[in-house]
Amino acid sequence: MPPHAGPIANVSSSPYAPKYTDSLSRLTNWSIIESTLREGEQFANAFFDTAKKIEIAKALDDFGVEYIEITSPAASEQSRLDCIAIANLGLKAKILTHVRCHMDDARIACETGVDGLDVVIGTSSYLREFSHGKDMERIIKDATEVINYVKSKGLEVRFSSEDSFRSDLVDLLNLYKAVDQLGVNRVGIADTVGCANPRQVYDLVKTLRSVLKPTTDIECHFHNDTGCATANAYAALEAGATHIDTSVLGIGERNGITPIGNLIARMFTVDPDYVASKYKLHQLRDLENLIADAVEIQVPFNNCITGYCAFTHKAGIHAKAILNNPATYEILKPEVFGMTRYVSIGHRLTGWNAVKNRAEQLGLALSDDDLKAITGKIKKLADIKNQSMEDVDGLLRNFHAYKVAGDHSAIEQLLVLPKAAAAAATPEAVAA
Ligand code: HCA
Ligand code: CU
Repeated sequence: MPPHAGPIANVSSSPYAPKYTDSLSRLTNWSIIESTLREGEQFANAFFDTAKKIEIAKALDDFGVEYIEITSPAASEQSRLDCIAIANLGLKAKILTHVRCHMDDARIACETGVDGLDVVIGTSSYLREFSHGKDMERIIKDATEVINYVKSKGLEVRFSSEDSFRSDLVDLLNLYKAVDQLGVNRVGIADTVGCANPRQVYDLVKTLRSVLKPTTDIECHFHNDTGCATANAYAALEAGATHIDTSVLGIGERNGITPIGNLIARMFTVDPDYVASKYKLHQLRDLENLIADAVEIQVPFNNCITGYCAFTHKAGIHAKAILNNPATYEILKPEVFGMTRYVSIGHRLTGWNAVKNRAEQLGLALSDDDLKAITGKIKKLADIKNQSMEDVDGLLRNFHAYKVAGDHSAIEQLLVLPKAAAAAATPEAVAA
């Protein structure tokens, strides 16, 4: 099923791409199944009314995701109406709804106008015993009925096993082989509890790849309980997975799944042109802000790409090198994502090259010796408390003004610590 039929070798010239081509790898040919409107609805704070769901669906579509997954129409009457509304928006992205492996759900879902169904059933002994109570034989029987029905309606169908990594491998492979024979478009692996690590993911996806028809796609879904959701997605693609489930900011059950922004960051390092050709990278920040507002959370400070300090450089050594060539400490270019680089200078780790750069930005002609003296003053002040950019600018501007006026005593005064600050600083610290 094009465009995902068959493995594709890596062809990127990025220095961060794997050095050798690998016939299994899909690092440069993959799709996003964006689940903010399904997994994301399971986030503790989430409540999306119809208008918000439509706004989110449009924003995801405009960003460029290939698929949008929405909550099952069997969940509630409003969910059903919303599913119909989104399926009929005429978006470029394919619309999927996510249903239990149950004929009642499948029937309702097939009437909504979606492009396909993501069918799921728990296969681990935990879920078989404590959730739906079905054995593997019964699971295969139900799966057969549901898959044949969805296919008879001409819709795309994916079959996934919830809690795949705590399921018996033989059971799992038998199930996948059976649904593959029925002609599903994709099979899915879900790390429902976030227990998997990248190596386990690689092994399972690779094994699965070897038992499926080459044209059957593999979708992967990773929870982030131990912080591996993005690394696991990468490992899955390395092993031949074709589709990755994401949500904006990773929202979902507990602490969620692979965040779309993190996946974009990771994959951009492998093949920037490919990623930039698929997604409107400048819109990532707005997309994240839209979701952050909707579920009343902040964008995390350490978020990839859009975290408030993702492109802030602090230590003097870093600042100097960054100012000479940003590639020294940046593997992602902020401007590609509509972000800006920030060199932080009002702290005690600062260096005179960074201060010089700021003086140049302000159009102040100062000698290297002047700048070293000012840097010394900044360090003394910052030993007591960090200085804002305005504080630093004020110091630079005053120094420059006194210099132009030839007022040496004012300069000397400026370089001395104010009395209160001097008292606060220890003698050792000031002498350093
Ligand atoms: C859940 C279901 C699911 C389904 C994933 C999938 C999971 O537990 O809410 O359909 O691939 O994490 O297993 O989100
Ligand atoms: Cu999930």
